[in-house]
Parts: sequence; structure tokens; C-alpha cells
Amino acid sequence: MLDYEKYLRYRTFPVPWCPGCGIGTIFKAVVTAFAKLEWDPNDIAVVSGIGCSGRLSTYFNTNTLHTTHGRALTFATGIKLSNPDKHVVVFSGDGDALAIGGNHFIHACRRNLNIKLIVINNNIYGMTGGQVSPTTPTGFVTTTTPYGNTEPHFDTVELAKAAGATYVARETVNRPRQMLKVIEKSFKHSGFSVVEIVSNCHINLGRRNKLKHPLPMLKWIDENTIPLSKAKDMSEEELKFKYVVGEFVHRHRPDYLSLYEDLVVKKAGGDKK
Ligand SMILES: Cc1ncc(C[n+]2csc(CCOP(=O)(O)OP(=O)(O)O)c2C)c(N)n1
Repeated sequence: MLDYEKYLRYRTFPVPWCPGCGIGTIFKAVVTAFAKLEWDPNDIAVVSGIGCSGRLSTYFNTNTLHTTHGRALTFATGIKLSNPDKHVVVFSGDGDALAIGGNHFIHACRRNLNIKLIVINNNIYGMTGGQVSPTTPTGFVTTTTPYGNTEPHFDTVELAKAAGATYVARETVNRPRQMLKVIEKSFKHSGFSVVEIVSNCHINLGRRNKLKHPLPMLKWIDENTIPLSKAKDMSEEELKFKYVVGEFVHRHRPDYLSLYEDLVVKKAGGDKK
């Protein structure tokens, strides 16, 4: 029996998310991964931005930091640089990670510090009532696109790959076992990892798009989910608006801190730990 309860900060419960929200499934997967890896709660720092996903850090019985909108990765960078031995896990919504925090996202991928980013992509600005986000599917109605979204959406995975992240995966809340697997692998990885989890916001996205209950919204995600192995034989046209899931990148590249340490040893005569 996995002892994941020691990672839960019960005094802050109950959790604030709407009934049926996918964030609960993600929360369970992350504490399970902590327990499987037997990480000491004192050695973990959970950092989050602002939004429904940003609320997550409050409920972990670890070191936690609930930061400002879009800036979770900057705080996490500071924590990792000053505490290289801590496991730094970041939660960010799609707006947090790819709109206001988009610049930090690409440079964190490029820099390759050993930080584990989980992007909770519910395709909308959930907490503030449903404004369009960089991942809102084209055509979807939101409070700021009442006639439907005309913009193409960002693909988190392609962005992370192009920017240099060394572990990149995508899963959905409909696939908890596969989700746990990629989260665990990202936690074991040494370097900057991006795991995107596609989640449901039936309240602020679904209800304006005929998906106002958890089940139809989860079904819609499921119908648009394609495993990577199958996607390889499909055309770009067929994959339009689909969530291709699986592991996209798992490669080694020296992480920022090891390169920096080497430099200090070489140039300044310092000691390598
Ligand atoms: C600098 C700044 N701009 C705007 C806001 C308002 N704000 C709070 S949460 C949020 C959107 C959150 O959306 P997302 O990051 O996708 O997370 P979700 O709530 O969907 O999990 C916005 C715009 C803010 N708090 N700070």
C-alpha cells in the first residue's frame, strides 16, 4: 500500500475545484508518483501560478509556493538554483504557462534546469470565468470570443520540443494510468520536463459549447485523443484539433546546473560538489 497521504496537507482541505473537475485526478497521480519514488516531503518544492490549477500547491504537505500569474517558473528557477538537491515540481494552467508565462516557458525549456513542469490544459482561463486562452480550440465560444474563437491554438508539445525541453509528454485525465506513468518518468528525468495533461472545464468552457457536464466534456476529450503510435500513420489534416498522447521527447542534454558547475571549476578554480 502506497503511503501517499503524507503528501497531503489535510488542514487546508476541502479542495476548491468544481465537482467533476479533472484537477483532482491529476492531484492523485502526482501524490502517487511522490509515494512511488519515496521522495521525502521535505525534499520537494511544489510551485504554482495563479488560476484553478494554481490552487494546487496549497494542498501538498511539502514545501510550497503559490506565486503570481505566469511567473511560477521564475520562482521555481530561483528555488532550484539555490537548492539544487530539492525536487522542484511546477503546476501551471494553459493561460499561466503559455500566455502570460509564455516567455518563461520557452526559456525554461531552453535552459534545461532540472524542474518538472505540469501544464494543466483545460483550454480556457478557468478561474476568471472563461476567457479565451492560447489553447482554446478554434471555433469554441468563450466570454471573450462570443462568436467563436478564430485563432489557431498553441500546441504545448510542439512548443516544448522546439524550445529544447528534454522530456515532453502529453496525457489526458481520461487516462489516469498512462498519466501516472509519464508523470513518474518526468520526475525521474534529469533536466527540464514538460508534461501536458488535457483536462476538462465543463463549467467555464463546456457550458458555452454544449458540453456543460463532466461526462460529455470528458467524452469529447476522449473522442479527440489519439495515441502517438496511431498518429504516426495519420495526416496533418486528420490530426487537426486532436490531442495526440504519449511520450514525445526523452533525451539527455547536460542540465544547467551541471554545466554551470563545470564552468566554475574550470574558470574560477572552484570545487565540484
Ligand atoms: C498579472 C495578472 N493578470 C491577470 C490575472 C487574472 N487571472 C487570474 S487567474 C487567470 C487565468 C487563469 O487561467 P489558466 O492559467 O489557464 O488557469 P486555470 O484557472 O484555467 O487553471 C487570470 C487571467 C492575475 N491574477 N494576474
